Amino acid sequence: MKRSIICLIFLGCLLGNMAAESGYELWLRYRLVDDMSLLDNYRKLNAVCYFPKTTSEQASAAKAELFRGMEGLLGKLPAETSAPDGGTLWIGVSHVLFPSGDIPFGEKVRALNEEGYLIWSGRLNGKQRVVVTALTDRGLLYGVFHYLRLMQTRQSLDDLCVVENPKLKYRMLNHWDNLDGTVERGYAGYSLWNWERLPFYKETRYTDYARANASIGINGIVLNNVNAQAKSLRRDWLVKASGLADAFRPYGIRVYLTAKFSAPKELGGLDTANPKDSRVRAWWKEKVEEIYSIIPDFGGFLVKANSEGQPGPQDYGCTHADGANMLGEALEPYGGVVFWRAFVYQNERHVDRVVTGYNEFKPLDGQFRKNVFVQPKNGPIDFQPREPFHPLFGGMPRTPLALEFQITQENLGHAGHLVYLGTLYEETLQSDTYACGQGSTVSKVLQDYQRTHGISAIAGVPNVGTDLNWTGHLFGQANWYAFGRLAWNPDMCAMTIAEEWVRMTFSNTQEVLNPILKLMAMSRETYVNYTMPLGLNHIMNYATHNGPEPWHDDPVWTAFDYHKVTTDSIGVDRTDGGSGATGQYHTPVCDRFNSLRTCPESYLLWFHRLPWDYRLASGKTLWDELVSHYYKGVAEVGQMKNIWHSLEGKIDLERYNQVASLLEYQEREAMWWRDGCVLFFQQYSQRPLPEGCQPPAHDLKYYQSIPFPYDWKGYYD
Ligand code: GCW
Repeated sequence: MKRSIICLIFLGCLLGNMAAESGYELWLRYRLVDDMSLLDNYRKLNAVCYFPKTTSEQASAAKAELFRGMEGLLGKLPAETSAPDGGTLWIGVSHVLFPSGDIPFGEKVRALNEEGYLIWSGRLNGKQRVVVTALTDRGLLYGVFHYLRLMQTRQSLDDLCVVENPKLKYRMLNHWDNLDGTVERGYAGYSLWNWERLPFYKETRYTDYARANASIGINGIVLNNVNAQAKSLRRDWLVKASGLADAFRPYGIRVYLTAKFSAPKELGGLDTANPKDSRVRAWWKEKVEEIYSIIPDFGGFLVKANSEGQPGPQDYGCTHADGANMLGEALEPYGGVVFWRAFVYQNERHVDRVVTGYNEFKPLDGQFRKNVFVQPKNGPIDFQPREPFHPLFGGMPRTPLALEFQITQENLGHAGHLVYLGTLYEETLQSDTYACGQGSTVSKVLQDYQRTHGISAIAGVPNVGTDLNWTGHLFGQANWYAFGRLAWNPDMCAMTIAEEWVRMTFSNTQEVLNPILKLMAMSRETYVNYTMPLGLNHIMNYATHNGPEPWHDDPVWTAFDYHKVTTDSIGVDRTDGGSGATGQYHTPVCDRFNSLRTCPESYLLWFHRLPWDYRLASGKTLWDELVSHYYKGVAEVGQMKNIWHSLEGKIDLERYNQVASLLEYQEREAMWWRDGCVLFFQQYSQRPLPEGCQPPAHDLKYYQSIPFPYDWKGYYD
């Protein structure tokens, strides 16, 4: 009898795991553990919980999450006890759990910082127990999410001794949300913030968003776009923002705002925004005081200045440091910080855009106040599918740098293409800058600012919106997850993170896990192959940044600056003899990029301009190799489709279908890229397609006329 009930539960659990899902729950699905012996073990260890009484919002959030997770994973809630030595599971901050200070693992607790936690299991006071503890409630919250993740990913709870501290202090999301509800470069619906109803009505979604972010350690959210509106700093808008701050606070997340540099003029009625003008400085001080009176734990400002039309200190003959320091000074009494972006270029065609960020900021190293970060993007152009790391990461030892990644896929197929970005993030973070000799990876440089300046940071531009599954493409969730995990520990391996995500999002069975991981591992290189191989870049559609447009050519912006194609050659000479970008890196990186013999082929046309018949390592000519990459990319999308099809019936139909149909779409777009680019460049190379490459079905004009969102005119009927 007992056995058949168990079997029924088990069957129900299997069916439950196959029920249609929208994806709204993200990686926090907490489905019943489907391995009977593990379930048994988990239940025993979690039978009785001792969670000391608390009034803190963060501890309450931790407890609520723990119980929510247990109810789902174990099918029942633990019994609660108020007797300190009664429970099997002890959760609480260390000085409350062990008031006498007599902690068996005291040394480990002392190694924790204010956000760290310890998960320990073993025999304590004669009984088998699990302890999750921290120095602060925020640490506890992170510890609880980790503890649940152990069960979500089916790990043993025996003999645990997990000691975790985040390696970076500010782990930020930079929303590019506009105040009218649209999102710049957002492809998953409208902004999550319902400004009309804020601050009074706080949607459940805000809490779910905060939960998801806390589960990966995000602790700061910039609410609005770097292409800023001064209005966001007006009192009525600050009050609205306070509603979001209230919703996020229990999850350890502070809110930040972008600051439009001209706000003293636009809002304050001054005739200048000159950072050296005392009236301007006084205006910012008062504004900051007002902000803190409304949002007491406000985090600070993110600023885009003197870039793409945004106002800034250079409008008054002042430097970025002058501007940033003025804001830093105003925020300092409250503990706030400034993130000052280094993404600057002036659209002057004679200047190579790749060298401008470094040239503007390097001379300012050491001139910024202690609470100011300079924030470069991961690479020196602009979130391309592959870029070498930004040379500023080896160039500003006296200024804390915050690295900005894009999670939203502005140049990676929007929310239509399956591209796992964890591998892109890892590639940047593990690049060696040689700033202090070998091993000075970008990741180490970021972490080192914590030692040298007491602050460190990383930021991601999120891919979320009002779509039911948050990110449009289900696999966009993996990029959000991966960013958070790397923000916590930038040395994690991207595929380890992917595995965690797949286990929690889809299944722990090898038959599901293996194919999905294979797909994710190949996806980014596949995208590079069919869009911008061999270091080619910035040849996407001008307006939308999706689809090919290497032919775009107008006085404001021309793709020809980025590929420089002629009948002889292709690529940009950025070596010593060219724009000199290679010289912005330390030796030996500089030499490696500078010399054709050592430059990685993946950056070949980024740093070098080469004739069509140049021979690559494969023995093929540059033309043949370039074309082969485009064809390979499309073939790989075909493989990705097949891999996904092997999952039919193994995951729920709703999510299976979503990804399956988007892979069809991705394949069409990959062909569009391949055929458009190959025909366009062929006009110049005047060479035949390599053997085995099927010629495109249409002429170049056809591909040039496909609009986005596209109208395929029956091309693939
Ligand atoms: O490349 C550009 C994007 C803009 C973005 C800008 C930036 C927010 O196309 O949409 O503006 O980068 O990062 O500031």
